[in-house]
Amino acid sequence: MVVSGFLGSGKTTMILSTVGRVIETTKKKVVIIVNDFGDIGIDGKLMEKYGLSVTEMPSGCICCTLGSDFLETVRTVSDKFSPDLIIVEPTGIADPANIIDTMKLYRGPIGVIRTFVVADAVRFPLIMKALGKPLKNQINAADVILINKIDEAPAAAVDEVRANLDSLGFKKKVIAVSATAGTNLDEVVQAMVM
Ligand SMILES: Nc1nc2c(ncn2[C@@H]2O[C@H](COP(=O)(O)OP(=O)(O)O)[C@@H](O)[C@H]2O)c(=O)[nH]1
Ligand SMILES: [Mg+2]
Repeated sequence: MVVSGFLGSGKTTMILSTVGRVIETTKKKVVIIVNDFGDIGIDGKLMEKYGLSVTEMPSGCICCTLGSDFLETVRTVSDKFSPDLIIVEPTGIADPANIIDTMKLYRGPIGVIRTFVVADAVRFPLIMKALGKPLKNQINAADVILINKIDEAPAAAVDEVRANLDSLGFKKKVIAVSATAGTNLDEVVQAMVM
């Protein structure tokens, strides 16, 4: 599973606030591969409790500059942990399609790769203006779009994001959420375990 979205949209927060329930629901062994955890501290207890193993990418963008290292990381965690599910958090600007292409180079059993794109409800209009192209790439690659931080955005702004996604031709699932307040995370977990 790929959790994509721009820097600060809440990818890490989203992963950490849902992974426990994903594991409880599916009983799957999960490995998270991230580029960096930013300013979010990883709770060692949570890791231990769910038997999680975390591999941090050394630096840079896993889909572009670290293509082979990314693959190497996938191989390493696969060999070491035999996970049932790998969650990948690429850097913000990454086109998830590149990650999926890279994953296809991996020789080993790979099931379905699903892509979740986290969008910041507050900053969406700004990002659409400034980063239209990478934003469109992300939207095109998305199976599910999570409009995050609705605790900070007025309902009208959230509707506006939905309308924008509509006009960009996105026809799949959109969930308005707050990763920190926990709003609609049940629905996110549902979509993740599908
Ligand atoms: N208000 C609010 N802040 C959030 C939410 N989700 C994440 N954040 C904050 O946004 C910042 C960036 O989150 P992070 O998960 O590191 O984003 P990432 O760069 O996409 O991984 C952090 O300060 C989070 O606490 C949310 O639903 N509501
Ligand atoms: Mg992050």
